Amino acid sequence: MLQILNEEGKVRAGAEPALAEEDLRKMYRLMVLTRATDAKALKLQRQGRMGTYASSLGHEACQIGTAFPLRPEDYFFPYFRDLGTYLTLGYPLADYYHYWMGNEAGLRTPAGLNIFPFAIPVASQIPQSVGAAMAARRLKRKNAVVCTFGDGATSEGDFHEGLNFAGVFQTPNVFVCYNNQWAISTPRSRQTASETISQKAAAYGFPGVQVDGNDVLAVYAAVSQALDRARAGDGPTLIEAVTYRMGHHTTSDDATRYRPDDDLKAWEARDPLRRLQIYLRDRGEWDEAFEKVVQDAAAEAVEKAVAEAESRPVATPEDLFAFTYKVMPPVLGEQLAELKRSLAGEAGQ
Ligand SMILES: Cc1ncc(C[n+]2csc(CCOP(=O)(O)OP(=O)(O)O)c2C)c(N)n1
Ligand SMILES: [Mg+2]
Repeated sequence: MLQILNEEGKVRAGAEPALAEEDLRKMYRLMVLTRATDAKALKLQRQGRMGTYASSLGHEACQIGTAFPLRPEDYFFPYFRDLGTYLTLGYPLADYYHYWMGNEAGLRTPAGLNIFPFAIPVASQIPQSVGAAMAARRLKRKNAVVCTFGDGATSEGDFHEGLNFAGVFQTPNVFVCYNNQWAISTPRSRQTASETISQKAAAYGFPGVQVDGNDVLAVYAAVSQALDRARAGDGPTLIEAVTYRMGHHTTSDDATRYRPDDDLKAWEARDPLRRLQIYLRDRGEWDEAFEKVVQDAAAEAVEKAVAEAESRPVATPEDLFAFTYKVMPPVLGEQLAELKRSLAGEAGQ
């Protein structure tokens, strides 16, 4: 397993990726912002100001390390647990909140960002990302395509079909699996009998790499290398980032019903933010004053985004029907009319 920063934040000599001081600090800022955004979302959900929410707590290194080496022309196919990746790519925080507050308008990617709306159906984004990569090759573009998914996605047919195609057609794909040890209540041991997830790449005829997913430098290094391969026409790579889902699956879940407490304690000691913080401190690039500036900036950005998202329109019942077909089929029209009648009836009671 590739590791550059160990659990005590100590760097493996000679393994550091070439990152400027400002880039390292930016990574840290993004990790702090991701954590602050996530914590606020959980509070908003409990206050009834947000719908179901899937926490990214513990995934900060996977997400920031994956997004950091992307170029503006690259395409990104995310899934529902990708907050830090979105923020690193410059997605407006208010939009992200707006989506989880229940309005799909928040998931309409602003012009200039090549981010597909994140997938809720597990693994459905994988073949789509392969299609985008095949298109890039046909159009003779130099962009790579990054697709993220969880360990649970590797049991889906879409995973097999997507990776098989990618191998046969040598597409410029980078597949990043956030192996967070759980797919809701299904543990990693019940997901696959393979010793690692990265080894599955061998069956598709391309390299697989396992990295410490709580080590942002290791994830960054592995993804950078895979992107270079993709851009050079050398084909796809599968990266398994080994991490842990520190929260419940979503706010609708209660992980205490199936997950031992000891696991959480062991993974708390591997906290990705702490690790980068120690590394920066050892290089003389972190002190309490810097921490305060970073924390204050994150808190301010979060509050501003919440206010902006809450000032936007809430979703309407029509939205459930509006975006599936260009012309609504009569049967859906009837259902919409029925929904409106029933809502009007409720309002009148
Ligand atoms: C095709 C499909 N089947 C089932 C579900 C219900 N579901 C939502 S998330 C999830 C587990 C996903 O686990 P994993 O891929 O490991 O991602 P994680 O949530 O751990 O980040 C399941 C089964 C779904 N959304 N789509
Ligand atoms: Mg998982």
